[in-house]
Amino acid sequence: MAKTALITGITGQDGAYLSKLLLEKEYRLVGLVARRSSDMLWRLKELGVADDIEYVDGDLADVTSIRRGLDKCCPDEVYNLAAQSFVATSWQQPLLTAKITGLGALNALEAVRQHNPKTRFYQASSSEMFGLVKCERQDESTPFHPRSPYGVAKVFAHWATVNYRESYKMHASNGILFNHESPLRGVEFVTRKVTDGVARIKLGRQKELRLGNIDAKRDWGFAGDFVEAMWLMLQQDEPDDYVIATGVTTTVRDMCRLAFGHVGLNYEDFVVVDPAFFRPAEVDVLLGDPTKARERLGWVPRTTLATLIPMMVEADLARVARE
Ligand code: F7E
Repeated sequence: MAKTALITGITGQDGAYLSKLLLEKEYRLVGLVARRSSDMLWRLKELGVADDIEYVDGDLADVTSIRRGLDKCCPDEVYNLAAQSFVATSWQQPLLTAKITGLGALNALEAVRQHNPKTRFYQASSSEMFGLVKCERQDESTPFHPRSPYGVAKVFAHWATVNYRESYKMHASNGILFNHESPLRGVEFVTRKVTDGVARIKLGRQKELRLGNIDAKRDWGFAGDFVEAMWLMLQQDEPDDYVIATGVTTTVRDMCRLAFGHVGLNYEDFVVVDPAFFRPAEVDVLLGDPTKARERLGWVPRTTLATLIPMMVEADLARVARE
């Protein structure tokens, strides 16, 4: 029989790719959406899946709306992807971030427990929890040291998920996802900011690109690959926590070199380092070890940064040309 999934944060990048994957697997899909703007479905439209989803108005901050979503569809699986997910904003709105990203996950867990504790639950944990890293390669046993209100909120949500698994024997799993990007990434995140900037500069709409700390290093993968790992976690007999990463780290500087190089430009001629984009506390380097995911889930990343960045630049060239 076809399964039903409820996804919070369905209008975001991961929500869109996960929706496409689950629809291909013939799931019935219900999305909890916080209605804010008219064009919020643009990612789902770009992937051609917007009309195949049922929507419930709701917000993680309002537990009654999560209950309404659960009552509407009695899902087999819940994917909690909703969050205030932009790290820089978490210093401007620390309490809102704690409320949505941290307490919101607890609201979702508690609503699922009360509705039907047999429902399988996925929590979008984050490599930002490692922050000031304690080992060269971070895996499931690496201690957390978050460096932003966002990271702190994600640590709370992570442990709440572990606690519900241990307290109530719920099938609740954390995917500790390292940075994952795509043409559907928001322009506030550095990869998309760069690929959008490259397209604008190439097409003569912009002269320079102002960035913050270009020496930061990230383990960047493709969101389309990473959502498969989310689904695989919920298909296991036992719930568990998994690091999802590529195992390769790159500086923002080298990512810029790749993006500008794709259109025959030198990043040094256009990138301006602007202290306005520096963060009060930085995560200097992240490098994940996805061995457990490979061995237990059979998951491997398929897309390298050298493929991903040109894919994003091409998508942005087409978008900017259409404007
Ligand atoms: O920054 C540096 C910045 O905003 C990456 C979210 O999905 O991944 C993401 O968090 C790095 C940082 O992502 C600019 O300082 C330099 O070191 O693309 P980002 P993030 O903060 O790593 C994790 C796994 C999540 O869970 C989050 O939700 O790039 N950087 N210059 C800049 N970053 C931005 N945004 N803008 C700049 O101008």
